[in-house]
Amino acid sequence: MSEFKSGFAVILGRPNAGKSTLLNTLLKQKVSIISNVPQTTRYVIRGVLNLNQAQIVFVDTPGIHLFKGKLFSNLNELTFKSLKDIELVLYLVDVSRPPFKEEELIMNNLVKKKIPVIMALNKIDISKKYIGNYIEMWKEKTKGKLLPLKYFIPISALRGDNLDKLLDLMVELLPQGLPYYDKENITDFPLSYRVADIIREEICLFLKEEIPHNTAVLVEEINEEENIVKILANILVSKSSQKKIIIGQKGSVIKKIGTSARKDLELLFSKKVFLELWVKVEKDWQNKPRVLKELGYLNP
Ligand SMILES: Nc1nc2c(ncn2[C@@H]2O[C@H](COP(=O)(O)OP(=O)(O)OP(=O)(O)O)[C@@H](O)[C@H]2O)c(=O)[nH]1
Ligand SMILES: [Mg+2]
Repeated sequence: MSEFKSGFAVILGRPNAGKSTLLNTLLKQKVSIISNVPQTTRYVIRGVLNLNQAQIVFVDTPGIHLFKGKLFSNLNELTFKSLKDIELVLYLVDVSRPPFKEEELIMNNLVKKKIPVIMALNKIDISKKYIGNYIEMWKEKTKGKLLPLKYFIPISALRGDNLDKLLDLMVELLPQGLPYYDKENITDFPLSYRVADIIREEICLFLKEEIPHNTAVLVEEINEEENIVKILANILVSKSSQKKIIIGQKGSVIKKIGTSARKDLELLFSKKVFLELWVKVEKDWQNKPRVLKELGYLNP
């Protein structure tokens, strides 16, 4: 009988590459929120996959980007810090788009580490157009250190194409070891942040880019009673004009956000949810360490 294997695998890539989608597809559960707004993920989120002979702890990270500002530079830092004490990197690229400058930043960081990197070439269900560009760029960065071809895997995180192949390779590369987490624990992502993110996902879905980028959600209370969970949360924005947009005419927008979020929250808690949402203007919250800390966006 072969030995059990275990380890941490960080999913890294630029915003919108499909990192959170991949995590959720692999875990068959919505652990991390998804949207087509760049910088959807603002936390480092762990999700555990238990296989017959292995346990893989996936680490979803905020997309590496070139935006300015304290929140954003902090997110890059969070992501690169997650590369410590891990066994594997799953470098996700979106092959339906050409490589952008972020790729340079990611690759420069990765070549310095001595961890195996698998390049997952994502979104092949849309197009395979730029597969060659990414492989060439990575080969150039690694200075001809010939990487086995099997380290480049075309996938579709959304449809699930080739994920079995990806998992086989990951297990092969993991060291022998015992499981890190109990089988029951799919994630150790704190509940209040998970709830905040479910609300933020709806904001990303219903509103345009300026709003999601300038919005954060702070959960003030979660009271779990026998038949109902009562949740109080504040939506933070940086300007009063944004507050107006989120509330909408006669509260129409915030009502939609609340109704959709409540449905997802009821799935999470398997109970009825009463959700109270308030919109608060917190000027320049993205640059206030106190607020970032409360939101859990600051480096521990
Ligand atoms: N067609 C297609 N779309 C995908 C695939 N994977 C992800 N997407 C879409 O790409 C968008 C971004 O997906 P996310 O999973 O939020 O991307 P991310 O890399 O986590 O993004 P950030 O959290 O912003 O860094 C969403 O609209 C997804 O539905 C895929 O394999 N095929
Ligand atoms: Mg994400």
